[in-house]
Amino acid sequence: MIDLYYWTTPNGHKITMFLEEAGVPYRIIPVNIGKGEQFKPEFLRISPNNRIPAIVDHAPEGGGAPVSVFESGAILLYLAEKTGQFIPSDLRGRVEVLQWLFWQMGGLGPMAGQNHHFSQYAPEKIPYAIDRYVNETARLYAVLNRRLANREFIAGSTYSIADIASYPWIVPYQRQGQDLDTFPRLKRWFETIRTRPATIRAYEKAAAINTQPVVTDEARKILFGQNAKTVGS
Ligand SMILES: N[C@@H](CCC(=O)N[C@@H](CS)C(=O)NCC(=O)O)C(=O)O
Repeated sequence: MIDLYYWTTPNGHKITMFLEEAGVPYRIIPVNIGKGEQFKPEFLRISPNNRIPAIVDHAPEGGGAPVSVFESGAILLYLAEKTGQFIPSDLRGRVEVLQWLFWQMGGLGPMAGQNHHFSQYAPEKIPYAIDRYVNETARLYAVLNRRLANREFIAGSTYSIADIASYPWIVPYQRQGQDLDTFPRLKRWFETIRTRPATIRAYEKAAAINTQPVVTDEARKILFGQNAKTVGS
């Protein structure tokens, strides 16, 4: 049984998508980041960066004490290795998945996140910042579109954690100022994943947990006012 510390955001959806695909039993522990629940000491013990998602595996390989993991890329890799699913075991197949997983973690996720911030949430509309992140998101979409020219999925012919990591960050494409019709291969990939039964179940779980926007006026103060003092010593 896996405990999933989760909220209804792209990085949270990655893990429900994986767990639904893999058929691993799990329990969702909601962490409402708009209400500041990510700062509770019991959550910080497993997720010291005060961010969701995190997991606790109560039946780790080899037995022993439960294993906790934070950072969505590390969680996907941990779960893929634990279950032997959504990552190939051969060196070449594995490296394809790993480089695109890290591409998502270091590129698509952070850039699209800043895009959301400056386009939707920042109290001032700063054209330079909006253009920078809308353009960088477009560049990353184009990279994916090109990558998918002769492959069904990001790492090749089979669905992998590289796809699972990227998909939730394409879902809000309109809010990112993007038009999927200008990226036809990305659009084909997106539709293929959108209609997978596990994806549908993952997003239904989210809708059952939270129907409100994550960033409300109250949440804005909690999410966007953090600094070193928030963390303490
Ligand atoms: N690199 C981290 C990012 C996690 C992240 O930014 N989580 C957001 C929700 S998508 C969060 O928990 N925010 C809470 C906060 O800002 O205090 C990952 O991929 O797990």
